[in-house]
Amino acid sequence: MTPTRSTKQDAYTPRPEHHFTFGLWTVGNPGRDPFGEPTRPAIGPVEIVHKLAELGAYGVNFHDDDLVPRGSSSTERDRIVREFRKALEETGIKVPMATTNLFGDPVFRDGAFTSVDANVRRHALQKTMRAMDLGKEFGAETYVFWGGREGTETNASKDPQEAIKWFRDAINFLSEYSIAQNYNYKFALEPKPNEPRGDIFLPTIGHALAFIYTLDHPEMVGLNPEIAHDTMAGLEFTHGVAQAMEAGKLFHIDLNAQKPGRYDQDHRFGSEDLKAAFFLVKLLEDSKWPGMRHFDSHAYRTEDQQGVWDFAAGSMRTYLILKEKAAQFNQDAEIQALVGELAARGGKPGARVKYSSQLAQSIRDEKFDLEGLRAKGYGYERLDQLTMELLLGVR
Ligand code: DIG
Ligand code: MN
Ligand code: MN
Repeated sequence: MTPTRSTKQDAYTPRPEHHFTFGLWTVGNPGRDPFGEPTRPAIGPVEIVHKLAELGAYGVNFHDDDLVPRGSSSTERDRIVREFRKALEETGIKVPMATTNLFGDPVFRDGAFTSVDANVRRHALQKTMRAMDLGKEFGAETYVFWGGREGTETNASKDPQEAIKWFRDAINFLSEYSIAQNYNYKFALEPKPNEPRGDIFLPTIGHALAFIYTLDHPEMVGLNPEIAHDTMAGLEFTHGVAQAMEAGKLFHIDLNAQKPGRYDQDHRFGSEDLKAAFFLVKLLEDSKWPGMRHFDSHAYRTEDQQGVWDFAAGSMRTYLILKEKAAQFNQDAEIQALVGELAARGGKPGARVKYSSQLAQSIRDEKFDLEGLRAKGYGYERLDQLTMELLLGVR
């Protein structure tokens, strides 16, 4: 096992109470890409659990096939499960989330829940039920659905309305399975606009939220948004996360980094748009969101094993640095004076407007100093400059 690089113990040293988690497939990523073979040996689940524990992580997540490779015999399955459980017991590492690989097997090349072939759709249900069973063996509470193959390259292939109905049938069926099994799973849909399919159904947080309210058990289903996926779609990720959170639907989150206009890079958290990462951390921390801080990302293909653990340590360290910056923002007198002025203009959280005939009449009769309102700026340049100076370490 690669020895852990000695990192200084300071305010940014991750600890289990920070609830950082990684998928087996993230630190286990062997560096393969569509144009090149693996650049580093695969790391098995047991070694991953021990290494993540050493680095201060709270938990590990898996697709069914990450833990029990497709085609394993029941004897092999039992051995793998036994050894994995032993590593979890030895380290205290938890398994908060599980999910199904419905994208690797060529059988899913036209989708899993939305394949035109009904046999494939039923096989996807079978594989997911088994994977839900496996996740529950390790206490997983959240179940993620990333429909990586749920989409098209040509609209000649399927009626998009029918495809949404197939998707809904699957989530409704699996919701009933979770209820029947007393699994009490929270289902988290993970949007992505494209890749590996030319176009993927439920491509954004908005599409997924709308879909949830058409389900038989909408209360069981929420979101697992990912930074890279919304960035690929050219969207402001923190706004989408805020809308999901405000609707009580932020069940999980995939943290990473992404340059706009690229393939899904899944880079180390904070390594691209630092300001965006800051405001995301500020949202999660200011709202005291209790969910797992999950890193769905991997080391650069250039890296060896040591680089993989540098990636994991850096992901958590950057989050904690930005968490402290968010606290600093909330304590900075000059920044808070500007925030206070905005609150005084009615920007204070909680200022709701609720209809009544009296209020409607008084608003109708109200006289506004429109010239004054037109003339008065908002001071956002100063506020943003102070924010940037905070991030640049000069405040
Ligand atoms: C890709 O962003 C997907 C898969 O890695 C996995 O199904 C899900 C879990 O976070 N994210
Ligand atoms: Mn991704
Ligand atoms: Mn993801």
